[in-house]
Amino acid sequence: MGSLDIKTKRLSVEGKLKDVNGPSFSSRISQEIKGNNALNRPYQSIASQVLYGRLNDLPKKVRHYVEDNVKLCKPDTIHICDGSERENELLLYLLQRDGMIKPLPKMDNCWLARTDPKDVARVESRTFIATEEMRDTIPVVKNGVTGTLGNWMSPEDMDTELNMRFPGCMKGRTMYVIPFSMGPVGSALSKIGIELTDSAYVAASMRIMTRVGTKVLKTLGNGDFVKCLHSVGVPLPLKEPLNNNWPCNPKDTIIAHLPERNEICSFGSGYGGNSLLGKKCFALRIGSILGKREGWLAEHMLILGIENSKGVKKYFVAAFPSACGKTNLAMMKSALPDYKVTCVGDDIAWMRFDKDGKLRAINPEAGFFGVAPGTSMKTNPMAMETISRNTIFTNVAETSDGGVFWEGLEGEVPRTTKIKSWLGVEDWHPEQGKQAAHPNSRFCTPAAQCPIMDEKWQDPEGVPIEAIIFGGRRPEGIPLVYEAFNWQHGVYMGASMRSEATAAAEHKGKVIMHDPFAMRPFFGYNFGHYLKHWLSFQDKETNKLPKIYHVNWFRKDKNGRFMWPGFGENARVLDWIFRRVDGEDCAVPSAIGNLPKKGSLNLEGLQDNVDMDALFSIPKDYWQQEVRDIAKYFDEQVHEDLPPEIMKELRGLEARVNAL
Ligand code: OXD
Ligand code: MN
Repeated sequence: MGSLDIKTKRLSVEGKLKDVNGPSFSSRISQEIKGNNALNRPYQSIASQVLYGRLNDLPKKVRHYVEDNVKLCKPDTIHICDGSERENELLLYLLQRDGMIKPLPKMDNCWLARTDPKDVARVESRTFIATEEMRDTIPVVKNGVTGTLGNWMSPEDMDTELNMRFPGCMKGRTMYVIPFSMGPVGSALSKIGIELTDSAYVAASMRIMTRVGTKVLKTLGNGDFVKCLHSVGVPLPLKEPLNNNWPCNPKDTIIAHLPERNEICSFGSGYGGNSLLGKKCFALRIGSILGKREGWLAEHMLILGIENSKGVKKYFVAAFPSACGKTNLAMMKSALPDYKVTCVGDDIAWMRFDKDGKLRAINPEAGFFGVAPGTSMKTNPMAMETISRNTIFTNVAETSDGGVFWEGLEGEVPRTTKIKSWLGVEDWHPEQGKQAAHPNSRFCTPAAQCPIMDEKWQDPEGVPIEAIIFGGRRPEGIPLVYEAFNWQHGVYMGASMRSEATAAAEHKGKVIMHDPFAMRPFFGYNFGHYLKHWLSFQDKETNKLPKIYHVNWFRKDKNGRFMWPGFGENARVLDWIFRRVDGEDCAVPSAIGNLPKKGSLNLEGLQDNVDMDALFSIPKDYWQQEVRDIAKYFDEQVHEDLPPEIMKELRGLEARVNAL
């Protein structure tokens, strides 16, 4: 094991997704071994291993899924999660006993986990989607080019990879059976998953990030669910000592999605998006495929409400690549006293046009798994309040008085406090040149604790969306805000998104990466087909298509200073969008889209001296290069799968930019 080649056999034209509820990996393996019928086997054989919960409470399909995986992974014991407080106490006790978390006495029921430093972020290079037809998953790239829009493997090859990893992988450990709902339990927009994991940290975190427990099983009945198998990949007894008591197996890590069987199998990492399978794996990768099949959208977007002083409220969604401030925007404290922002979600939106043609969104999650560094009373007071209790922190630094610390909190801890870094360096000082907290360190906290959660954040109908905002970290050339001419142009804008690289994955440095729709690491299927899916919504006349925007809070001047103050001041941009959506005539067309008319952005009370002309300038050379870069990207990466409508938009942009 170890190296994973991306196999590129089996080309075909666009294939249909089929056999979606096919047998799980474990049941196929056990059928091969025993040649018996999966649905009629007795399950009593594992009953004696159940230490918590009742096997009999599981619907038949779930029971068989558990049984197959117990036989495959061979855990010692089984814990069926009910979502109760008693269970939470047990999980926290076990995690403390195993040295995986410690209490933070300055805070209320808050915990600190430090991982093996080799397991700190999503591992995109080992994240695969296995479908019969490669082209269902990734576009066929131009000759000689390495694809960057996902990794494909055939289901047969994937079975071989999984077979090398999962048999016996949970020996000596407990398997937690986590029934969870993405979205409010019972909403027509929600979906149910069952995660089987040998990590109590994952079980404790899933309780925060999703709705877990008995109620979910009742709603599921004998329906189908997304099968989510996770193992840290370190059976007991240990062969070598753990680092920070954090079991993981980086050498053999694989995060596998099998959409044709509604299945996820993740091995070797206990961290974040690799192990909390409801989030990126289900809600985005599998979710986007379900959306394509069923006519809706699963997107890497925050959802916010914005209400003016007349009590008129609108909801917007916004897509930004990881670590671009989505959580800050979703919980923004408006610098414009006339506006109040409320939060529906900070990371993922599931959206569907309802029967009246209104786009409605739910947040499929129940918690925030936010990047800690940069979060402070100045940048996000709502998040600071949210994380003051019932929160699991991972890879942040700790203070000698039992609190937490990370880059950005310098002004908010007393000078006398000593800091221990995430790597365990006592008496840490910035002069040592190392970071106190890992740049991808996180808080995992219940959404319900956020003081500005929107009153409708759990509404099973979802909230009506009136604007879609795209954005990224663009130090040069890209104005603060511009508006798409129409839906198709907006889809082009999403497709051409770029941003500086992030610490949330394994990428290094400050390179500007293409990150279409902020979904590059999260597409569940061929990006060209995804674009077609987005474009298809303009074909239905009854759809009330939201307006689409691009924003950039991160433009810098010649001296490398941000030109726009950002944070609460971004409400000025939301205000302009709000008024545009209401039909106000406050925009002028430009080469790249509609810009705010001079004076139409409300700058009243803005303390900073902002050079608005520079902030909104469209440098011809820069945009000509941008067009060339995007054309190259589409040609190399999306190639024949690029819808002609998107190429038409690019050519239109090119002509307008050349005429500047
Ligand atoms: C996240 C990410 O963790 O986008 O939300 O990486
Ligand atoms: Mn994210």
